Amino acid sequence: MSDCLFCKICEGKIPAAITYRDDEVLAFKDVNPKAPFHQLVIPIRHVASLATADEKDAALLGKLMLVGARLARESGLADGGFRVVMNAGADAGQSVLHVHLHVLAGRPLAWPPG
Ligand code: DGP
Repeated sequence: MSDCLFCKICEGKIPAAITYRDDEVLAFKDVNPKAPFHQLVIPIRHVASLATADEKDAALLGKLMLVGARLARESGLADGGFRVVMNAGADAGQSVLHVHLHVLAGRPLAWPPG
């Protein structure tokens, strides 16, 4: 989508600290990290929100989780623990309407989240 921030990152039109890329998925460091390790894993195909995703997105959404876990593992953070979060909709704090999985690690993460 031409006016989508994360589509522009996928297209290289906006710079990002990219940590992983394949044909379907891109991962990069969050510009406003909430933990020592905070990366976003997104589909390259524009999917606006988990709230409006459907069956055709199932494999892609699952892949975001597996890539996120792999990034945590490869950074040596999986044993200590990591958290994946996908905000969906305004009340949950979704500010970018392109599905993104937050992967957070590197400090104790409180529960429940705010
Ligand atoms: P959410 O609130 O769940 O929609 O998270 C959006 C995240 O995206 C937020 O943690 C900050 C991050 N973000 C927003 N704009 C940019 C950007 O231009 N570059 C990068 N790397 N991250 C961004």
